[in-house]
Amino acid sequence: MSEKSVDKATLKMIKKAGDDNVKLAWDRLVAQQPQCGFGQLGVCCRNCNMGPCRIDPFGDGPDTGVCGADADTIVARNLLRAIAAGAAAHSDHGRGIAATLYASARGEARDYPIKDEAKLKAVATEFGIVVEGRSVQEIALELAGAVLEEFGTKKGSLQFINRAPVQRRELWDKLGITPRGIDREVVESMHRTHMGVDNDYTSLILQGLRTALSDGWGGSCIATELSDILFGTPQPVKGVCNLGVLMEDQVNIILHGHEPTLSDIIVFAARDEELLAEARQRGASGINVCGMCCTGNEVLMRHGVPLAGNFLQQELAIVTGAVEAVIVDVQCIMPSLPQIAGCYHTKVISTSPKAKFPGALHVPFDEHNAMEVAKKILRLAVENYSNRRREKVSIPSDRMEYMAGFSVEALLAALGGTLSPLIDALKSGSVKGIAGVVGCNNPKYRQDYSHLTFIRELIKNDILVVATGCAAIACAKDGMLLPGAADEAGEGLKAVCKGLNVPPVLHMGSCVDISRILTVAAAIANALGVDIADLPLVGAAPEWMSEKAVSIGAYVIGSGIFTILGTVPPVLGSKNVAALLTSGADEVIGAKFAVEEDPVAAAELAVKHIAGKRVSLGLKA
Ligand code: CUV
Ligand code: SF4
Repeated sequence: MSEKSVDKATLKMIKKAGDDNVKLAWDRLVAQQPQCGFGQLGVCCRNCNMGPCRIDPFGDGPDTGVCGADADTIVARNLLRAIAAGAAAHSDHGRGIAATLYASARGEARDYPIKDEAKLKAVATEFGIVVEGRSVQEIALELAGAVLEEFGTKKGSLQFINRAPVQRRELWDKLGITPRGIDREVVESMHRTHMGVDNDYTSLILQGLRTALSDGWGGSCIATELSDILFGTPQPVKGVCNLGVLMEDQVNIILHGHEPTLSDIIVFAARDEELLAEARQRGASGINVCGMCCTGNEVLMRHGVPLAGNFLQQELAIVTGAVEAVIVDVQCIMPSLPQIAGCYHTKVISTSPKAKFPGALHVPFDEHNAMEVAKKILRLAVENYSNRRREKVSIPSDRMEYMAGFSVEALLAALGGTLSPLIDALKSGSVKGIAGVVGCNNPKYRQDYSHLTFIRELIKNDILVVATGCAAIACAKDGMLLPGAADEAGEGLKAVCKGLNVPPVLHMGSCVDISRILTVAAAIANALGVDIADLPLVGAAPEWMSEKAVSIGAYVIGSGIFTILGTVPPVLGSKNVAALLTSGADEVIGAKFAVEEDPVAAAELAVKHIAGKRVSLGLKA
């Protein structure tokens, strides 16, 4: 069983699930064996009803679909659709936040006041909006309008791409992949992948980069920046992590999903005196709101809310028998949750009109009336405490402290107001480079093992790690987000971390907050007068599974950063597509993918890449 995870809490709860006769993702993965080889290679097409078609990977069967599409076309089309889906998910999240800002500015969402006026003004100024002598409301209204316009903009390119160095933007223009409207790129990708439209794999992959860039520098960036304006820009914060944050004697609530519009207000609603009194009446000593996955990261970054775990622990939280409600919105929520909840007393409460789950209770969330709905949802959880079955409760004791909250603003503050100390450390070689480590868990791989092994190797080699998503949670659970973890770092990085009293792995937030990493990368490049592709940077998604991760990988290489994938993407059915992504792309866009399942070997690739970039910049390897 230890091959399933390195996390002790996870292993204990997998065992309990077995005892309770509950099936988990790992069991369903076994039931899926053998998984479809055509699907694994990406050579299965269902884009029209002359199909489904598949290409024989051994060359003994058909080498085209009914329409004549070959493996290159089919693999590239499938990849583009995955990117479009991932970009759509992040960007629709961004749109939701923008709509909330708009409602707030119009006075229609009084539970969402603007929390960071300085950031509002800074972002508005970026959009060319006059801030001098105007009220917060006026500025917010104009900014929300301008941001909503980015989804179908007529001006031909997105605003936030101007953060990127001029060299990068000129390259995007030259290649014709400057993202135009956010919705436009997703729609065009769906159009191009319709039967009989774009059939050239290079052209399809270039559109994939453009679509992904509209996510990273568009939808995700909007989600991050506007969330900071509405909910506050994260500052260094401490908290605790892993399933041991659940409390035997409290009403336990898991917030799972992605959009802080929901999770942030629940955190505040749980402080309501009436609800607390009701909880006490039912014998609970309090209401314990905990996060899970990315929405957990949102409330952790801003409020230090305890974090119950990452992607593969969502089912296990219910298996503790101690969770009154799992409150979800969108993305990465396993449809298995209501079934598992059926074995315990847990209520799964869905809130988004976009995401309904058979077997869950649906309480539509409404930003115009947020606090009221939040309290209504919490009341259901509190009432459910009376249904808890003591004999089924077993909370693992495993918990770990973390330090998080490293927004760009917080990072700058830690550095004394400018990036110069970090740039100087990069120049001197005390910090050799920076790695962005992001992404999910995947039951095909031992949970957290790749994240932690890869990251430990990097910091040993004086590479500063910035992390988001479930990768960051893996680090939190293992103590890697504590300043003391710097003891595991190489001498140079250790000294820098000790000097600033920061961990060697900086938690920068949720998946959409990878836009924070892009912003830092762009700022460093601009300060040095070089392209992002010239910097000693790497990206990695050691245990990725979601389509959002495919979009992320594509915008990270599109931004000029070498990216290592730890799980194999379904592209191997086309030698041409695989070669373009893992080598040809370097000449086109200045970065490429590598696929390496072994995290130690992956770290070697990262170290080597960073050394190479340092030499090209004239720095000591
Ligand atoms: Ni958005 S996308 S499993 S929650 S990081 Fe976690 Fe992060 Fe992947 Fe999902
Ligand atoms: Fe088959 Fe072509 Fe239709 Fe795909 S688009 S299902 S390859 S006929």
